[in-house]
Amino acid sequence: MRILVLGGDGYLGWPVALHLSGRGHEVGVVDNFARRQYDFEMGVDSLVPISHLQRRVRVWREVSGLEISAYVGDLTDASFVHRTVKEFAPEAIVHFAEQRSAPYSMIDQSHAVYTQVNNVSGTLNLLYAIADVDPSIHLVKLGTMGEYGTPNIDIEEGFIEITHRGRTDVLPYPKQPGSFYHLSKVHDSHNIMFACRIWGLRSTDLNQGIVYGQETPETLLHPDLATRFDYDGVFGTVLNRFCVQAVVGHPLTVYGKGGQTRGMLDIRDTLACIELACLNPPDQGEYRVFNQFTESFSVLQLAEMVVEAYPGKAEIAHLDDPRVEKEEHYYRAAHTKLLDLGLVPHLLGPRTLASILSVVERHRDRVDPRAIEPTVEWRSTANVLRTSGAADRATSLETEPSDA
Ligand code: NAD
Ligand code: USQ
Repeated sequence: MRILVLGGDGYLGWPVALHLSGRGHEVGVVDNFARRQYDFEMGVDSLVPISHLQRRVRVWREVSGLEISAYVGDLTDASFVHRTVKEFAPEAIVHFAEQRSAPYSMIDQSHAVYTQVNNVSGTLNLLYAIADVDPSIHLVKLGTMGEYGTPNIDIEEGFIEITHRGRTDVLPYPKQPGSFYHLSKVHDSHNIMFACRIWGLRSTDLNQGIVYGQETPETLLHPDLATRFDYDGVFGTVLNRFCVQAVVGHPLTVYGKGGQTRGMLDIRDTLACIELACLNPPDQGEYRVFNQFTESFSVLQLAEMVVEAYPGKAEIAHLDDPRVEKEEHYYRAAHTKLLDLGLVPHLLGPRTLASILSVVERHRDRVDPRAIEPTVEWRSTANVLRTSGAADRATSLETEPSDA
């Protein structure tokens, strides 16, 4: 298939592009390097060094003999999106290209506005481009399990049958997201479902859980093919952070009681899920939702698993939760549709944890301990960042003198 990967320079987009290319698809990647810019803004860096996109593409050609086309541009630029979709003429577009950090979106007003404008208008431009260029293009959109929040009933895959005053309908599952970032995904979902209804587009909304891990079969072929690995308090996700914390001797930062339960998946399963979604498109006009995760764990369970797997001494600290979220709750979410398509999950166990810990060991000298503490407090409307040498996006953002 011809597949265009938007956000193809990011943590997931790059290994997905390599995987699809290696599997014989014709792949193009699009990125505006916003993610690299957030690193400059926050004064942090990927734990694993990453090469720039042009070098990545060149090394992939040398290693595999395969070509990946790169398009540099911004999805909020409607004419760039239209031009790129027309020129590449994809059968499927995999859309990763959004600001994806919940804490980043909660820094202050300007970061919340940036996140929603970037994410919602980028996706809207894409919907218009698909409708205009070729409505048969299958949009595979990365959503998030966090769209649902943590209701006190089972979570279904996108839709729920409701009987109300004697009448029954199948309706979109209620959404109770926990950050302005997660809300941007809800807004996207509504826009995509509407575009499928009015223009007859077709789309798969992948409500993905939290991804862990860094190595995939293709990224291991050459150091210049490595993907990023974030551990800082703004972009690092929970399990990747706990592995870094164990290795550098920092107490594992469990927020609150640690009963927050989330769907999780191995980065290698993300690659497989994306290909399965592309190879099995929905009907024209159909909007479908897959819950893309393989297991759920509480934050405290994850911390305990890392303590158990780490060969040295590691301890757990319960910090006041900087977020507004339930610290203990019911959680049971359906996730059968990708399994029905043939997904064979890599489950989280000692081997996977040992391999993540060994990636961290190899790069431990690059860890900046000052970047580990959480810095964004949900209850505040104007956070003062204490990351190492943070600059600010907003002119209104107050910064304290750096202690770097
Ligand atoms: P990432 O930030 O590493 O990658 C996103 C890429 O998109 C970056 O390279 C960035 O530069 C690019 N981008 C952002 N805005 C853009 C724009 N306007 N135009 C062009 N490019 C733009 O994030 P990731 O961890 O790879 O996540 C990818 C997607 O998957 C996101 O949509 C995220 O919400 C979703 N997701 C991620 C996780 C996770 O655990 N990492 C879990 C669930 C869902
Ligand atoms: N947490 C801790 N300690 C930490 C970091 C996080 O206890 O050091 C807790 C958080 O409070 C939260 C949970 O762990 O309850 C998950 O936090 P996270 O930062 O790992 O994940 P989240 O903010 O939900 O966002 C990540 C990705 C996002 C994606 C989402 C999937 O950054 O792009 O959409 O996971 S999901 O969680 O299913 O919505």
